Amino acid sequence: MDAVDDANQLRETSKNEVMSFFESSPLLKDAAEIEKSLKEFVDRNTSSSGNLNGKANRVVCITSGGTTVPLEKQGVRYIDNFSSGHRGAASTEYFLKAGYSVVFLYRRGTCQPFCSSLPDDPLLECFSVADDSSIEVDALHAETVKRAITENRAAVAEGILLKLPFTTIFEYLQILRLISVSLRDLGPSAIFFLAAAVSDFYIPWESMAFHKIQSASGPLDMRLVQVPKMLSVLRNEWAPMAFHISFKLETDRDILLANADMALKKYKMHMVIANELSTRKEEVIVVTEQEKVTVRRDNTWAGAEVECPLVELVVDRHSAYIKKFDA
Ligand code: 9Z3
Repeated sequence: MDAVDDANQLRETSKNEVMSFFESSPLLKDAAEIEKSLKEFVDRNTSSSGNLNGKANRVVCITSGGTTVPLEKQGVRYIDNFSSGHRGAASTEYFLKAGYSVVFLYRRGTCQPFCSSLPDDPLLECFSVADDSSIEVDALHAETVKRAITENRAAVAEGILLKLPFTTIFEYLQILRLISVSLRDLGPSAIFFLAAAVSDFYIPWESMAFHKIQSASGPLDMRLVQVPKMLSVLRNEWAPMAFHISFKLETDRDILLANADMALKKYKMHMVIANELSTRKEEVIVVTEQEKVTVRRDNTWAGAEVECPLVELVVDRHSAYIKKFDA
């Protein structure tokens, strides 16, 4: 067998794995509703009166938060992936500012756009009951609460921000597939900015216990299988013309760049954003075929976020990518 046969066989194997992942996944609740809102979103952002946000037809799908892997069908126990959702939520705000429309695919309960300055428990910490019939915002938080509500509602009402929640790996990948197929006709104008922390291993639905696993039976042995590599399918089949950005997270600095390079080549990403867990809010390294650029948070003022210069750089490289198709 030569190298071409090898590559074809590998592609077939991974295609089959992907197919069987979806065939055996629990049905996505609200799939019809999600498809409808995606269609409305895309229509609104491609019609001539169009994307009212500035950059005609430019849409970014931002994934955010960690996926869970259930251990039981009834969902008592699960394995989680770390991600607060800050990267995705902050990037959403900067992309909106840059004139993009955003599909925000986020883990339920994680950080939301426009809410980063709110305290941990906004309902209990920002409001007071003035008398029996009225609730007031405390003066200290009034501006932050006003901004969170008005900017979020305005973006959703204008149709430039579509928020879709997920919890499990099954929901995440099924919704990502629906989004990518919906954005396909946007060609190079679409970006996939995959900041979600996605499980590498899972328990297939058909081999999962139905009821809560009993601890009386002693120690638990279970076999997790690998989640098929969806980056390849997304890149090559679901949205082949889009600009694809994945993230590489490591805790060991010494292997970070090598792994980012590997992901860039293996999945033919346009950009891999490498970050270390402990310094992820300070700096990231943007890896492309041509360059490695370290992007740092501006340390001269307290509220600065690394996502600001990061999104600026992404928009610049995306513009260059689109130009190649115009030429
Ligand atoms: C990231 O690396 C994100 O930057 C973080 C952001 C999850 C670190 P926070 O949400 O943190 O602001 O708290 N995301 C991708 C992580 C991931 O699962 N990458 C896979 C990998 O490293 C590739 S898709 O293998």
